[in-house]
Amino acid sequence: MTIAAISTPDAMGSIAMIRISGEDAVKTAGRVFMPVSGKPVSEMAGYTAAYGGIYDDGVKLDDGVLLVYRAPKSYTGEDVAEITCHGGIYVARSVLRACINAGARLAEAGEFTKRALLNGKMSLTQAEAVIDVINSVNGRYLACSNAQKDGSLFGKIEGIADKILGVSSHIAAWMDYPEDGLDSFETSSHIGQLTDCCLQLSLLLKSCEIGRIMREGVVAAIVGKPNAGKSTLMNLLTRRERSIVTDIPGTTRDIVEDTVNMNGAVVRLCDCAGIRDTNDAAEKIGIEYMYRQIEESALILAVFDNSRPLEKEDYALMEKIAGKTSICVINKTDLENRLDLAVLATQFGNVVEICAKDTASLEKLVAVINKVLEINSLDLSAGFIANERQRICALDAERALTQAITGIENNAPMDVTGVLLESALEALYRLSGKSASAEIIDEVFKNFCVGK
Ligand SMILES: Nc1nc2c(ncn2[C@@H]2O[C@H](COP(=O)(O)OP(=O)(O)OP(=O)(O)O)[C@@H](O)[C@H]2O)c(=O)[nH]1
Ligand SMILES: [Mg+2]
Repeated sequence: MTIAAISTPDAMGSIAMIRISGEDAVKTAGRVFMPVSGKPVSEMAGYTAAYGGIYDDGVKLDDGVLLVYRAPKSYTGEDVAEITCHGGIYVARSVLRACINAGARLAEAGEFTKRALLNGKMSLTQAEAVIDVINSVNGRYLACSNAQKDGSLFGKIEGIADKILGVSSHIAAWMDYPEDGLDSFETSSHIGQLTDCCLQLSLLLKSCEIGRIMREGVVAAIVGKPNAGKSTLMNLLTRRERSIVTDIPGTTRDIVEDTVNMNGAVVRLCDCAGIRDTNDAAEKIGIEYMYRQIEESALILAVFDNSRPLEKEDYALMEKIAGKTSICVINKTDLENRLDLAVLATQFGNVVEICAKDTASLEKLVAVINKVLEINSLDLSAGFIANERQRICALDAERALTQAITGIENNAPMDVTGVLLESALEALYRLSGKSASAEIIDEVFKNFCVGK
């Protein structure tokens, strides 16, 4: 069945593109598009364009350009015709309607990419990467998504699967001829290879969290006692006068939020009220909000004032954030030191000394935040687990592999190990799409927009 959709956004723009794909794509285009050259559309070769008029039942809608792709050299692997017209919402919809009247069916969300998958133009992980390219909000994420689209994750998963397959066929062969026996050298080689696969999978699973941070960002709370310089820090990181700064303790009450892109890490900063005992009703509520924000944040920027010794509020804060991913920010280093730095060094794994009033501190702080979020440890060209579906498959494979390794180490029956390796392979093939069911494929394409 030939399908059609508007592939550009459903909004006003300078141009719009209507994509038609399927066996009758060129025939359908020929019914709505008349090249000024007079040459029939049906005679157009792949990768050629024509300028002409677009018509619906003899009524002219617009002038435009038709681009023809011939199977299999197209995005979907089928014949594709793309009509580009002026970018008004009404005109684009009218051209689409003309294509439907000429025999095409309206495409479902992601149906073009789904056809590309079914026609072997890309793997499931590559198709998923197409969504990530569209959703990319910064250069690092785009670079990762592009590498993924070029098959980096697929290649890695295939590599792991091939290794497991090698061990699993060896075990299967042994089960057919058990009298040959497996010597201890072979057993340890199996364990070595499977352990290596397990390690690669756990690295991939770790990359999942970094991928999520790049995609969705992290929420970071800026906390500390009043006057420590939290709002000054907020303004430094957002590079604007976002929060009110005064030398009066208790200035910030409501949570002030802003999102910044820190070299690839999208961070939602929340500047909070300072922690202290107070009788001021509004400030009390602000402090309650601050405690709630600590619970909801993945990263804590704990600000300490270098010019004041540690006080009970500082200890209360440290107790509150114990166990959370946090950075100790020692502020006001331009002032004489009265802060007990040694105590803080024992409490925090990450300490950074800054002067929030000085923009020169920005780079230093961003570098520490990036280090803590492990953003730079992500190899842009290496595949990474990009979504929950892939993560569940990788986890299933890792679990089965770990059990198989323990089994081999404890001389478990070979057929049990064989079954576990089969199940690890099945999970990996599900991940790459080699054995993905129709339901899985439908689920993936639900996240697409119509026209892609
Ligand atoms: N000397 C010096 N002063 C600073 C520095 N950072 C902030 N200040 C000053 O410290 C005072 C308090 O700064 P804020 O940023 O409002 O402090 P805060 O932690 O948000 O305070 P609350 O909102 O009351 O909890 C202001 O007068 C700032 O100008 C610094 O690095 N050095
Ligand atoms: Mg403040």
